[in-house]
Amino acid sequence: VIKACLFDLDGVLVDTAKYHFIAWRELAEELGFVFTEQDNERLKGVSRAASLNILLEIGGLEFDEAEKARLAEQKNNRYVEYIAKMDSSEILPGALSFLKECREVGIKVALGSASKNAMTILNNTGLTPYFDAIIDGTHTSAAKPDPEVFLLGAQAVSVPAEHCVVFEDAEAGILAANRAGMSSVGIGSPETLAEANFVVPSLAQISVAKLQELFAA
Ligand code: B16
Ligand code: MG
Repeated sequence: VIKACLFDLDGVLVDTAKYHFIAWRELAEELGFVFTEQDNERLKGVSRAASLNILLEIGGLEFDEAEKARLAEQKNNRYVEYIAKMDSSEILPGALSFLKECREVGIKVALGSASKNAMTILNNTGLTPYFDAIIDGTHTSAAKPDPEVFLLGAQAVSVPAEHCVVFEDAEAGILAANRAGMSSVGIGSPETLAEANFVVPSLAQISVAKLQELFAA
């Protein structure tokens, strides 16, 4: 029986990947190389610092830690400008109605995101009131696939791992859910999310009834 739903943010509730992409691409341009949308796939669900390392590897560049911190800040400042303009129209299909449904039936709702900008995004899109607990990149010390972010979420809503289901669009996030001993639903394509218990294209295919049917055992 499912008693808590734990949601990733980017790629599950909102599409911020496009803003991350534009901001990283601008940084790559300034550093003198091309960063493609396909390259960007490698950054999904990955922390900011780890994303920069991947970007620099693609560009074949090396910098010391101080310079890397400056580059990460430069990218983030641009990203923050983009997300400042977000509103509820950017909530992904099916997300809002499913969050509402969870609350109506008393299923706990928690966020488990790697982003340090999660609060800004939730506030701008009006999603904050739907959460019983919010765990983001400002609360965690280990990145997905480490299960920390979801274990903290389950703890915050006082639901044992076996009664939790995680919704994730990134492979690392599904692995984190598995390692936490939780059920998982992948949002995206079955090829990239092979380790998930079930995969659906979006939250529009998910309802509380569907959830109890999938995880009835
Ligand atoms: P920030 P999620 C992740 O969010 C993104 O998928 C990933 O692309 C980004 O690098 C990471 O957050 C850190 O974001 O720079 O805002 O701290 O999918 O875990 O909700
Ligand atoms: Mg994600």
